[in-house]
Amino acid sequence: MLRAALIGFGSSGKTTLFQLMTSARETARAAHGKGETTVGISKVPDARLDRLTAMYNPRKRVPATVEFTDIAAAGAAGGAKALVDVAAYKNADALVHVVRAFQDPAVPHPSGSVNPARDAQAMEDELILADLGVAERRLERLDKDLKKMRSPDLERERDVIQICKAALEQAKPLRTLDLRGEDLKRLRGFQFLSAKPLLIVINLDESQLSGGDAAVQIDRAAQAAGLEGFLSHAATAAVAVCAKIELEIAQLEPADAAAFLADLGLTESGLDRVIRASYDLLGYISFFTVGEDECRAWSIPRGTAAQLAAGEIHSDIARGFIRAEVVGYDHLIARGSMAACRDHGEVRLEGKEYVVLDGDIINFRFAT
Ligand SMILES: Nc1nc2c(ncn2[C@@H]2O[C@H](COP(=O)(O)OP(=O)(O)O)[C@@H](O)[C@H]2O)c(=O)[nH]1
Ligand SMILES: [Mg+2]
Repeated sequence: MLRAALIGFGSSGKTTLFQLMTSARETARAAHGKGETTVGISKVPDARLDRLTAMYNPRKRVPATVEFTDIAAAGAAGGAKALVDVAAYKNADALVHVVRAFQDPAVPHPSGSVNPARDAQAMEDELILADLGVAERRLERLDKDLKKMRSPDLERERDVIQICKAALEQAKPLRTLDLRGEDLKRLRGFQFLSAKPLLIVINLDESQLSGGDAAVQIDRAAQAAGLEGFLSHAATAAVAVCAKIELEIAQLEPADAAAFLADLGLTESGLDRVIRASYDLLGYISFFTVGEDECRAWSIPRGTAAQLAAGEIHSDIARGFIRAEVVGYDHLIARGSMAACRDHGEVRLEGKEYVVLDGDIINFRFAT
């Protein structure tokens, strides 16, 4: 399960977006103390799954999902003090920073004024500061241990953490570092917050929402908010939404909602864009299994081999893996059925090392 945590100043629109994006409402009174954490599941919108479902008319349609957490700010004001709840964000695969750009005298900003670039920087600084503390404490510990005994492994860890510390001291988030392989693995246990992919959600004013291409809107919003600097970073992306308009859309019947979006010159809701952007930012792709019983999207990191992908479905399928019957989404749609694809030699037999592609439709053959 992909996990994304909503972060940001109080009154930026986190809870509004969370409630719109997720169906679940259960509140997990987590042990970490500070705030109350609510966990919800969002279905990742995917037009391909819709078409496959139309083709197979299955009993069940199962989309890919992203889990979002929303953390209630501790203080009543929910100001900068509650900005970073380290414990609560630790298990997140990505952070979604809701940055307020909407003006509303009825909703005071905890810092007294609306300034998206300032807020984005303040959050970045907080993440970096939290990580610096973790790095420093770890280095102290490593120095102590290394005085007692020599260990090449610990020495390498010390080197990597020193690289991190140096970056953090220059106010560089760790997600901008190009660490690979073993070094990346070494860092994973520390759950550095500035190393997590970051999605900036710019919560626009109704007046700022103009029609047209979503990508153009995002660029325009990011520029207006002075956020270009952030977006040039690796593993950082942005989406522009207007929570207020999303609230209105959510109260409409689907057909009316589509008409409303079309009036605004949009093809999809901002919520759908946020959910999909979180998924894409994490480098996840979907493969599909299809049949009369169920059409389902499965989430895997880009570059996953077939046998590992099979394990997403069941460990037995990975263990008994014989081969994968694979057909590309476009082929299946063009031919209209799996049988027709087979007739045209478009169903490939792939081995366990095959790297699964986004949109592959797979039937795993396995021995029990
Ligand atoms: N005008 C306006 N108000 C909004 C918008 N998004 C959220 N709000 C309001 O701002 C207040 C705080 O929102 P909330 O989602 O609770 O923010 P959180 O503190 O970040 O969780 C609520 O009264 C919302 O209705 C928006 O896009 N426009
Ligand atoms: Mg809230």
